[in-house]
Amino acid sequence: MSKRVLILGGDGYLGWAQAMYLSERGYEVAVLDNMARRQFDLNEGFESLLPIATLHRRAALWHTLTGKTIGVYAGDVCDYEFLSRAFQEFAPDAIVHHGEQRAAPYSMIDRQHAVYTQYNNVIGTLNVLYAIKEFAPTAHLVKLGTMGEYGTPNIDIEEGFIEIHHNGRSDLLPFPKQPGSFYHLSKVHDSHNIMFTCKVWGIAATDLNQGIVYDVQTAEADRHPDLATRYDYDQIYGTALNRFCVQAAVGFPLTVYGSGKQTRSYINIKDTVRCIELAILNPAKAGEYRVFNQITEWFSVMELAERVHRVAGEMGLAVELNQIANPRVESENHYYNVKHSKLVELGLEPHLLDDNVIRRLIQIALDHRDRINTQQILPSVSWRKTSNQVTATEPAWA
Ligand code: NAD
Ligand code: USQ
Repeated sequence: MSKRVLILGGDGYLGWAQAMYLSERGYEVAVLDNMARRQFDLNEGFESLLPIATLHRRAALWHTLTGKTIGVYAGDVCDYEFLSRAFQEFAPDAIVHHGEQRAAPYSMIDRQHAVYTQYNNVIGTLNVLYAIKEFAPTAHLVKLGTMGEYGTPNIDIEEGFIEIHHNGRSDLLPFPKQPGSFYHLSKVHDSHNIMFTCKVWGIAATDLNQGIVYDVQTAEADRHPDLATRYDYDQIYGTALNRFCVQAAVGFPLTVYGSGKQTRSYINIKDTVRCIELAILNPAKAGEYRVFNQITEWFSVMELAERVHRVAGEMGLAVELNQIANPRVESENHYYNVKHSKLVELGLEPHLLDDNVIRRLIQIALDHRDRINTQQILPSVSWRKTSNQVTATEPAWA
């Protein structure tokens, strides 16, 4: 069993929840983060709806409450000297790589944000691969990819690979990728680099093509408000379900983009943290590159909006659905069927989306109503325009 787990991006929505989950279960955990996500909020005036404590406060509080230590490395995955020191000092058995710029709208703001996203994500992951090669050659890389790498093809989406028969010959090949933003493209580039290094250096890697994660409740986060993880609802980092729940709480018409028939895969945060543990417990072999589709179910955007609308109504909240022009270029009416059996075979018992989760997300928004900034709800980043309204501080090197 891998005992020492280094979580890159461990201050983020998923990384922090993952750190507590694994620490609680006896793993030696350290988190590494450059606080880029917090810096974006500071630059733009965005805030997680749930207040989040500093990373050092979180780790100290976790130690006080549990007696367990979560180590903290504050620095950048793209800084190879820093990353090397962290690898040598912590000597991980497994690396869970969450440490990337993860918002599609952010990556579509303008050239600088596209360049930042791809530099940060692709070069960061390349550094991680080199650090594994040099300092932790037997460690298992568990990399967070995304379902959006596949896009929405008119055939079933397989788990990473598809058997192709062509001119009388056949082969098992990577499933075709048709991503829909410069962010999603960065994940495709990562996947290729990881697969290549498994082949040439014998790295063991699991690429988790994850769907959209929802919910903020975990047993560990529930111990204290200062252990809470992020709840983003803004137009850049907020995902649709969070946004609809917050909109419902303040009576803002639900922002369904276009027809709302776009379908995406989803997973509860409780299942995300368990899936990653399952990957760690059942590691890839040396030289093996494997892909799991880390999802449990799928919905169209309109189905989600209608569910939020109904639950909000039951809570006495009057909400309208508002179909607004889609700021993204994406198929709004498409086939969608995803294979996702590998994590279930390893032991995942899915928590499917139920009304209690939606009710809780709306209730959190009601409880923190004074923190909701309705100016941050309507989308201002267009996939089509040449310049966008959100122009966060220019990354220094872009
Ligand atoms: P997040 O933005 O909340 O967390 C990412 C963390 O990585 C942040 O704390 C950020 O500061 C850190 N980071 C970014 N670049 C870094 C760098 N160069 N060096 C060190 N730290 C860096 O995102 P999240 O929602 O927790 O997502 C985690 C991972 O899971 C991402 O890779 C994302 O692409 C993937 N993912 C997320 C979802 C989702 O719904 N949230 C779905 C599928 C995949
Ligand atoms: N959408 C709306 N209204 C909104 C917000 C979004 O209709 O107010 C629509 C979008 O057009 C899109 C769908 O909802 O069709 C999903 O958008 P999203 O913002 O909820 O999620 P997405 O941009 O896909 O990105 C999120 C995470 C990203 C992760 C990805 C998984 O931010 O890190 O990789 O989910 S996946 O979608 O499977 O690629």
